Amino acid sequence: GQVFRLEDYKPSDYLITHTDLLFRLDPTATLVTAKLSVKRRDGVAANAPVVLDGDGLVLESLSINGMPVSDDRYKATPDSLEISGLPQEASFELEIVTRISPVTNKALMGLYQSSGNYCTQCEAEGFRRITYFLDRPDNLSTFTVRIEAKKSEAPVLLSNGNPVEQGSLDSEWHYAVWHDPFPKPSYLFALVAGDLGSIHDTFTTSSGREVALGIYVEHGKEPLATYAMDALKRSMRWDEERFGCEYDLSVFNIVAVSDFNMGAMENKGLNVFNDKYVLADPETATDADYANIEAIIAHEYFHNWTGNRITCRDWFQLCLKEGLTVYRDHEFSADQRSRPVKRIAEVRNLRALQFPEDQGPLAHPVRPRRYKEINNFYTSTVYEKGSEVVRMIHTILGAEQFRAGMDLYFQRHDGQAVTIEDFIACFQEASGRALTHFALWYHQAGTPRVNVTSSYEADTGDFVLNVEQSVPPTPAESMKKPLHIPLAYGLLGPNGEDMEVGSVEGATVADGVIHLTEGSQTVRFRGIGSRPVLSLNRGFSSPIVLKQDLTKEDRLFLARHDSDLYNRWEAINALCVEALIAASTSGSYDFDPALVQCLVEMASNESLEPAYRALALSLPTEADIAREIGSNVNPDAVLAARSALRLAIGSAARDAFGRIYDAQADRQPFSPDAASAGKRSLRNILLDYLVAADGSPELASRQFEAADNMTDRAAALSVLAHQYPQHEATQKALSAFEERFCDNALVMDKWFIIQATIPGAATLDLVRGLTAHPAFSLTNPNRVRSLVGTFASGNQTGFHRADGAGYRFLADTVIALDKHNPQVAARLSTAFRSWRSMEAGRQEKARKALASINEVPNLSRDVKDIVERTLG
Ligand code: B3K
Ligand code: ZN
Repeated sequence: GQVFRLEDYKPSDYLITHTDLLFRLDPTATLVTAKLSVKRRDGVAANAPVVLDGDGLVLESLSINGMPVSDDRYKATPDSLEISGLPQEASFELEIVTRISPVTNKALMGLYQSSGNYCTQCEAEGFRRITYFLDRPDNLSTFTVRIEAKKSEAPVLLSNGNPVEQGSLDSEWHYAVWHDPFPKPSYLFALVAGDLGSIHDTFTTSSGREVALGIYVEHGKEPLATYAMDALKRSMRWDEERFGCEYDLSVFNIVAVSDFNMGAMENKGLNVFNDKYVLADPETATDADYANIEAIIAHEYFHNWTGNRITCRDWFQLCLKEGLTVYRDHEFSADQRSRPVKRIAEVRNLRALQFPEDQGPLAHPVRPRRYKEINNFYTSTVYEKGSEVVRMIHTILGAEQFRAGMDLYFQRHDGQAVTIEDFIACFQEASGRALTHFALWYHQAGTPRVNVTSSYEADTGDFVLNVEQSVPPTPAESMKKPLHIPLAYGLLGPNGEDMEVGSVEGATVADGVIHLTEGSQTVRFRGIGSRPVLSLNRGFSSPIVLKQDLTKEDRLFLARHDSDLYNRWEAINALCVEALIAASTSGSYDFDPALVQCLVEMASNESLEPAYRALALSLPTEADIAREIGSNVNPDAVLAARSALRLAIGSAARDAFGRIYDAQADRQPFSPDAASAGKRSLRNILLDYLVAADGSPELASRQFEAADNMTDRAAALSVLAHQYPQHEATQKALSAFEERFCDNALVMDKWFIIQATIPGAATLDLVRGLTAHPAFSLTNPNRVRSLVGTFASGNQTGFHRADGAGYRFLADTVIALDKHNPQVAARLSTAFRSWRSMEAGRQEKARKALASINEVPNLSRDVKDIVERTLG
């Protein structure tokens, strides 16, 4: 397949400066008339042809300045339209008519139907499935969109920008016109038309303009959108206060659709959302759902400035908008909720999703240099590592200079399509500090390893660190350079408090941050009164794998005393990881009572917020442990070790945990706020321990039946199913849940997820059976992800079944799905990425399954690309 390379970037010969679209909507034959104001760039020869992108298009007609173009002057294929013999004038109008079929579009890119409503998804390259266009992010065009539809079919007609007019065409048809004055790339185009309910509100911006806010949902679901509306208003305010970003149109609309390839999309003034990230009430949504809704509403809204007003020059720059916007939504959630709790969740997520990517066959730099299919680069590396890189800039520059850099970026590049270099230059100029070395984080793939050994020289009072950094080779990049790694740190004195640090040699150390820049460095802290305990990479200031020579006692000390709450969690987590690796590789389960004791202390420590205590008690997942083991993994041994540790902790702490469990019970009516959610999370993690210790599902059954909200109900069901899959109590609860929620697809997703993650080899048959359940559908991405995706990525012992049947099942599903939805199929197939870390027998079976996908004729570019890279 074709490879796109960063170094081949070339501006187009022509620009489309204004785009006038007319949609005559019909399920199988929508007519799209595009009137494009085309401008030849200065210096381009007048005889240069216009070459437009298409994807599966049929050209109905073509004219220039109102005159039909003769056959010999253009060449139209489904994938491109090339026109030559153009007017001598630098500007002319091109009119293109295409006909498309939304109802048969199951790839969910371009214009398609979801539950009978029309909607679009254009990022990255979906606009070319609607009309021929310069479908590249550096073509910025204003848009006027006229939608014509049957009143009965689509009473609601929405597009980007501000509403201009609407009216009736005849008794059957009506129309609406929208105009977006902000030049934007085609990937931000959106159209929604259908029979939708809505809720409305207003927001007054900092300069006093009133914005009409709307959220459109299926009829009857309006009350479920109120939390999203609240999150939207809080996001709008926060972006003004934190970044000085004010909203710029007179309306802002969000639409929730049930068939969507990803989470949501930031189309200018018209965000389209997976309904999972809009709809919530206590009866059907968990606390995690509320937190996700808040974060994603914010993320898409924040794109208005980071992504839309300032966009990417080309798709290699994707992290310019995504990494930055993730950073912004992380900060928003940290401000709205608990900063340390949020940070720990971010790191767990980074390690679970980005680290395996960076350490496996799909590794790529935050800013990739080549791709075959851009949709395969909406990755955790671009998003989450991209966000970590922005966070490091903040750490290096400090809050004030960081903000100055952002201000300069907004001021200098508003209305432009730019690059990572442009972005970095703003921080350099605003701060006067060089980020040349730092910028390597964008260009070099792989997770850096930092090894630290320390010694305390009692005679001089010097505390000396030997620090080595290295980056393991990644595909197509074997030679790695040292990075600029900012390590926030503290030295804990014997009383557990941070010591004063005087002079330091061997590295730049400022404001509590050690700046590593070389492969090997010795950092000497002069005159430290007594042997300190080092707290390094506080707040996870750099996204690295850190190996330290801390003793168990040091770690327990940090877990009890570190003033940095992130590192306090990291200390207990590291102890658990260590214990679990030892147990799963040796098969002997005698855990250190001091570890158990420390966990019980943290669980009971009233000075820590409940959500934090819950995180301290959340054992590393099986996947976490497997990743730390790294090679020759036997998932059954990992599961056994983890279950043994849970049992050991639960048994040792049975009474204490029971008391806390009872004390956290909420007698108030449900509220989704962070503090209430935190109590529930503590209670629900304790439930897992208590049920393990009891050797009976009784307590979980009781909670399941008494629950007045989905968080507690789903948590109880999950404990039942995972610990007692065969028990009558579990079967009863699963049936009750199914009966109660069978008409609610989003809740049935939870029912699928809980069953797909039941540990053990038997789950494969269960999952296979559930693919025939009436609530399941291979054309709906949420269903596929919940049942098959969760099984493959969240069930170590099921997916990696020793006989390879889990791999076979995934391969078959990928092949079937690829026929209609390549994007979701490709995403699903990434579950194979860690196959080389398994023990030999499993590796061979995974390789065979991958090879079998690779052999299928007419595989999509999306799946082909992932499978080929995964096979390596
Ligand atoms: N920008 C979209 C993602 C588009 C994915 C295209 N395959 C959502 C987001 O990151 O906000
Ligand atoms: Zn985004």
